[in-house]
Amino acid sequence: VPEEEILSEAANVAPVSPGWRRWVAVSLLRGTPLAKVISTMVAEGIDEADAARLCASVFIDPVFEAAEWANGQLKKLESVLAMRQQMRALAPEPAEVERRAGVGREEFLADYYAANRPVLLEDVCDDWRALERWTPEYLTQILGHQEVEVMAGREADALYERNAGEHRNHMPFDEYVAKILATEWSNDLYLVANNKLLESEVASPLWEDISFDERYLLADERRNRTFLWFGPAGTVTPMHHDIMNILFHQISGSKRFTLVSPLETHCVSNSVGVYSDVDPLAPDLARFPRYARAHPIQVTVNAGETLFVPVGWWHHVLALDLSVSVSTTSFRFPNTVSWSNPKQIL
Ligand SMILES: O=C(O)CCC(=O)C(=O)O
Repeated sequence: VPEEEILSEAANVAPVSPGWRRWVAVSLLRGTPLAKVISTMVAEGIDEADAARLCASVFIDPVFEAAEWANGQLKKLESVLAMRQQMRALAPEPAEVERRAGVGREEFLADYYAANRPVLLEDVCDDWRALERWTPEYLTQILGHQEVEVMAGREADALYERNAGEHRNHMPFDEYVAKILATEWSNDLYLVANNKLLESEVASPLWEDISFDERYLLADERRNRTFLWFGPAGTVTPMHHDIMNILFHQISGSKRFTLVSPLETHCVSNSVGVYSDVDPLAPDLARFPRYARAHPIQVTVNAGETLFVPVGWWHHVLALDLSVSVSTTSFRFPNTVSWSNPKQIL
């Protein structure tokens, strides 16, 4: 249907739901061709003339003009990010996360923290007794029947991370350990950060087994800014970004991180909050074509190694083994960032 013809029909607004009106507006703002928008509606059972009239009325709505203006502002910011990536690609840039040891405070600040660049640090956990001690048996000996918060029933819900509230469960620690030891590979049950376990009195002895690297961290605030992750092989933390810088210590087992730069945020389909809709291990490029323009970097973090995950970097994490990790946000450098995140509308 030619566009002029549609516009002339605009006076008779189609009798379709506000949901469709919103969908049309979002599709047009995303640059979906008009013919495709109409044919999609027709395929959903809407009369073609009604679909065309609806599109026409959206086009001439001043609210849509305002949305187009806001979209233009957003596209400008996206083009700045794309320009930065394009320029960066001109200089030889390591395609992998650097592996370093002996990085001093000033170097870490200048080359990684302030530069917002990930790095794998090989020497941070050198004197951590936790590396030998924190077997499931030892942790059970210390934590016993202490009630812990775990995420359960994840495999039945594709959006388990966004719906974390619905998966929160409590069980005695020893019961949790028995369950995860009985599985070889599973993403169903996982003790994730924010469980407050390390803050509990009963966990006090565990603090003797880890030390805070004073080059990068402040020990004073560590109690409520340090988190335990403990789960079987096969746990997946879907792609998201954190709102702070993170130092991620791997105590036992290995985890594979897939990292995407914040400069490629417009490529990861961040439709809501801090979450990406893309599974970087099996990206659906038909649904998320822009992901083809991203440059994901994979890094495996083995026991005894520490990954610096800079604020805003997208990451997806797969546990390759039964795994214990400790992450902290307790840096000695400023670590508060102001974020604005998209809300779900469709
Ligand atoms: O270890 C994991 O499963 C996820 C870690 C993570 O995403 C984080 O610390 O932000």
